[in-house]
Amino acid sequence: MATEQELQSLFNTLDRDQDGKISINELFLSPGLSAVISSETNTSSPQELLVQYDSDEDGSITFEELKKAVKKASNLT
Ligand SMILES: [Ca+2]
Ligand SMILES: [Ca+2]
Repeated sequence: MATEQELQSLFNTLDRDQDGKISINELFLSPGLSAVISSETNTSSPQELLVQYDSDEDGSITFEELKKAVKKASNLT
């Protein structure tokens, strides 16, 4: 479970180039944080997260997409 604030800070840490999106490469660069994202979104890997929740199919996850994913997994408090 995470609050929106915790998600935002997790997101900012993962978004290394600060372009407002988390790319699959950024997920792979931080395996520990990436595992937290997987558990909060009930996905088994960064690939699965992208397949299921990259709704505009740009190959990266925005904060809105991440929030939707965590909400759908019922892990947003
Ligand atoms: Ca980025
Ligand atoms: Ca996207």
